[in-house]
Amino acid sequence: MSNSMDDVAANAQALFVIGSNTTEQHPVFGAMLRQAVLRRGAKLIVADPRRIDLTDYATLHLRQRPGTDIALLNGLMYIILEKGWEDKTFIVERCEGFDEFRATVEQYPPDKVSAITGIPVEKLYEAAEIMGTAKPMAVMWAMGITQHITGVRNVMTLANLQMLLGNMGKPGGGVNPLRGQNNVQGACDLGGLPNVYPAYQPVTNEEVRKKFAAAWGLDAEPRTIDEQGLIHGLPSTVGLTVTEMMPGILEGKVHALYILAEDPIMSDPDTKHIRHCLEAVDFVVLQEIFPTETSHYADVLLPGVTFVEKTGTFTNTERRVQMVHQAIEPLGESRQDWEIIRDIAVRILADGRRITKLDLQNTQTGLWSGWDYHSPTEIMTEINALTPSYAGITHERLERGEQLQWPVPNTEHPGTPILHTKQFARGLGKFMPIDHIPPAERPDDTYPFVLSTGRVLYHWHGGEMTRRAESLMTLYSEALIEVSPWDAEKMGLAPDQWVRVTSRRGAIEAKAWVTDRVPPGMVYANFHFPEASANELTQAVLDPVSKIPEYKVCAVSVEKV
Ligand SMILES: Nc1nc2c(c(=O)[nH]1)N[C@H]1C(S)=C(S)[C@@H](COP(=O)(O)OP(=O)(O)OC[C@H]3O[C@@H](n4cnc5c(=O)[nH]c(N)nc54)[C@H](O)[C@@H]3O)O[C@H]1N2
Ligand SMILES: Nc1nc2c(c(=O)[nH]1)N[C@H]1C(S)=C(S)[C@@H](COP(=O)(O)OP(=O)(O)OC[C@H]3O[C@@H](n4cnc5c(=O)[nH]c(N)nc54)[C@H](O)[C@@H]3O)O[C@H]1N2
Ligand SMILES: [Mo]
Repeated sequence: MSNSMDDVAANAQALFVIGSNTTEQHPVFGAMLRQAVLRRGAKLIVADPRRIDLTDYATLHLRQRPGTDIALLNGLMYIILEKGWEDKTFIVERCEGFDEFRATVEQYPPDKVSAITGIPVEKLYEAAEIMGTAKPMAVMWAMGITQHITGVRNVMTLANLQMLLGNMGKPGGGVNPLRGQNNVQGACDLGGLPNVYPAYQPVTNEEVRKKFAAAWGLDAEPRTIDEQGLIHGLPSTVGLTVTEMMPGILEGKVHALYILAEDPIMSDPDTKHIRHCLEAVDFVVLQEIFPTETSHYADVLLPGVTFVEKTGTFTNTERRVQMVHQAIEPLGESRQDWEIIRDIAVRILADGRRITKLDLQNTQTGLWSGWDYHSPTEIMTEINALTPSYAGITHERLERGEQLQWPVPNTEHPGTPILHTKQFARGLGKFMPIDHIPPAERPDDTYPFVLSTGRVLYHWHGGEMTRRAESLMTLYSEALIEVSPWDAEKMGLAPDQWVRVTSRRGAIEAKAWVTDRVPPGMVYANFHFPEASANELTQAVLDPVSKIPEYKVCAVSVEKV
């Protein structure tokens, strides 16, 4: 998030939630948004094909067809420009590329946008008026925006909107993607991506590579593998994303997988294909806290520990780094996740360099190099030294109760609750001309429905954790498929009747939940239960830049069972 949760809740005059089921999937922030509406009359616009709970509090619900967000947003910007509601000063002083962008937006008049999105023209005008007059407006989004072949383009279009309105770099505004996993922000910040080292420092940058090689006691030259198969140096080329690794197995590019806390059989698109890939790969190591659907494919299982058994930090959606403390001793034979990774890394390094001695204190930096860490605090000290945005975030400060949001460039710095206040990371904000592209798969005579997929309040992804909680199973015990009353009547569905949902990839059967949460022609399924997982149906088409799959749209048929 460019801004903070408290800031948005306290200062935004308007809230635009697009593609986020905030009260079910981010309940704490969802409650804050609800209170902003109820207690101080903030205007709330929800853009979501489904009538999610948050729409009960919305001034306006825009119910677009799945996969039409760019057309919708361009249409709103057309009206904003037509009415002169844009922030002319902000555009001139802080941005570039406006004319080309404007020429694209002018291709999206309300009638055309209404035809693409299914939203009535009057509602487009109402929404644009709120955006143009209730400033600042904060934009919040999540997977309804990103899980499309146009995911990156969707996000850029939202950035266009906020620059056009001048809502960047100020309290109550901003572009605010709601990060999902408790520490997904931290995982990305610390280099859990194939193209960057910690703090988004590119692997292709020689200086950056040399810095990390020196700290970790490795050769300065780019990665090579010698005649004996020994590894030298750090890679200088971009690696594979998770969605490229799976097909990479069948292409002979990937021979082994080390899966750390993921359940691809449940969470990756097109499960039949994933089973095939995991059967084909030579070697699988799985580090988990429970046996999962994926563990059937593992050659080695490494028992890690849950959050209550570990000490360290999580970085939340507003870039705030928070300390967690171990509350119980690791159960059974489980070990700290970081210790398992360290032990494997140290053995690989020792082997690669033909050394067996592991105490390799780097005399230059004083850091423990060669990955021979002894505690989470020692790891954090290395992070401070190598990760500019985390330089001032020490365990000591966090233990004192300091609230730190990165960037924190030094130990005196108080943290950065709002980004881009004076300029953008690249200097001027660049308007991008972006056209609507329809989803990869659209309904036809054989598969006449649009399927969208996601989560419910009571369960977490593959459900390995939540299906073990009795109380949650009492509340939500089986996968339900949301079907609109209109379609249910057409199909002659009795209450609680089962349906079969079929796509080009596979089929699932589950009880129908007849509800006007979904519009006619759309069904909604989750991936919390292995016996009826939505990912049997989804397809592995990817956004060309981020490589995220289009989980939010595919074509299916629906029949009663
Ligand atoms: N209880 C619970 N909470 C969770 C999780 C969980 O599994 N369970 N998972 C966490 C994780 S990792 C994540 S990433 C987040 C996800 O959080 P969210 O993204 O908020 O949740 P989703 O259920 O994926 O779907 C978001 C919304 O997108 C809408 N949508 C579908 N298609 C489109 C479209 O084309 N355009 C637009 N604008 N909207 C569309 C759906 O109707 C849905 O309401 O939740 C986090 N929180
Ligand atoms: N159809 C469809 N598919 C989707 C999505 C969608 O919206 N629709 N959303 C996608 C998104 S946004 C996400 S984030 C993914 C999530 O997909 P996954 O990451 O695969 O799912 P999780 O259940 O969050 O986590 C995987 C495993 O981590 C284990 N685990 C939990 N804590 C720890 C720990 O501390 N240590 C270790 N070693 N293991 C641990 C759990 O037991 C669990 O089995 O799913 C994606 N898949
Ligand atoms: Mo996620």
